[in-house]
Amino acid sequence: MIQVLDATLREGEQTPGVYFDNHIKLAIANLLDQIGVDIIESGHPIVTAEIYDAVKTIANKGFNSTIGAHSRSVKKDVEAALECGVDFLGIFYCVSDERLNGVFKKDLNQAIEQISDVIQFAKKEKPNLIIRYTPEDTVRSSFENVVKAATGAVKAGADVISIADTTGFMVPGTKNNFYDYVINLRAALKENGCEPKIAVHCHNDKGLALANALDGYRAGADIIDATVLGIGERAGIVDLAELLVVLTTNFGVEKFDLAKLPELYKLVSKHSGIPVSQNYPIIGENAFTHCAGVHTHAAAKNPMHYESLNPELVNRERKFSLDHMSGIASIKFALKILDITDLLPEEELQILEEVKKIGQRGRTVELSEIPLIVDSIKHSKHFYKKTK
Ligand code: HCA
Ligand code: CU
Repeated sequence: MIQVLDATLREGEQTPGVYFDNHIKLAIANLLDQIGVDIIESGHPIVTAEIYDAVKTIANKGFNSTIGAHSRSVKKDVEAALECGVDFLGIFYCVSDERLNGVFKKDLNQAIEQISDVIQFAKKEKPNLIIRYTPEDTVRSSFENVVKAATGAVKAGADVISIADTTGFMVPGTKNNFYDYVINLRAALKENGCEPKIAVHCHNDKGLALANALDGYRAGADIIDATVLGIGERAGIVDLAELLVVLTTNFGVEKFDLAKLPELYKLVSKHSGIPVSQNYPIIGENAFTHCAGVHTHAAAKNPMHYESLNPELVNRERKFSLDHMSGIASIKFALKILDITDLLPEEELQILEEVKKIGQRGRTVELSEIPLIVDSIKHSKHFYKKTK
């Protein structure tokens, strides 16, 4: 069964200007746990003492989700993570010759030795620790180097190899696609006697993070990384709500409580300072609002005409927006909801005219305004008669 790893508290905090206070981190972890996310990457403990405390608190809260920490391929990072009591450790190190030679002044064999030493150390300290090794920028590095490093890591005790598209480079249907990458990596590792779980970490630089992750999933990936609001470095990674909804509704994965998603997004949006755009899928204000008269008319009769997702699944409501796009069906529908039954057909048309005028000025008419418009129309009529 596919596992979802949420990295809001690690990758998400790599968004410029985003930092969650420790009690907010705990509240986010709490909701992720209730939703049923399999793994929560709670932070990189060596970064600051406060993050260390947050990781420790979350790891000791007794959540059902497996709690993980991020770690460079150095012993002191691993020691800090182990002190925090995490059950999952994500170790990363690059494998491209350019990066290794240029930044770390190492060759691949020295890098593999370092990765293996650190993994062996971690496994010895905590034998049931789940260890993920990520060759950073996996998909743009030489495949041969990735296989060599991943093989070394698995032989040293790594349980998961993550394919990181660190720069959002992959495009489904081209020669650089996740489907082929997962198949090829699994086969190459198997040839070397290694059968780790495969994770996919997809950045969203071209808006293809979810498509790439699903491409990897179709090829048999075991773990998919995501964050709330898709936050992370630059354009971020896979959006958690989109991923969970697609896994649930299109791939028959029935283990997530999607009804908690709006609450989680509200919390993360508030404390990250990143607003949810109105047209954001699933969570945005307009995600379940029908506007044009033709749509409203059909959707009021049967929502499936203009919806492929039931709002109730994610604890949202279907709405109908009244503006210049509205038709008489929209008005009749609004009046029915409001239980206003005593209007003449020409009065209903007058309401429509009024709503269209307001809409043209760039504003949406809320349902609660309709009785006011009715009142105004009746009053103006009365006034007109009297002065005549
Ligand atoms: C990073 C880069 C990373 C690592 C992913 C991982 C990436 O911020 O350190 O450790 O699995 O995208 O490569 O997020
Ligand atoms: Cu990343």
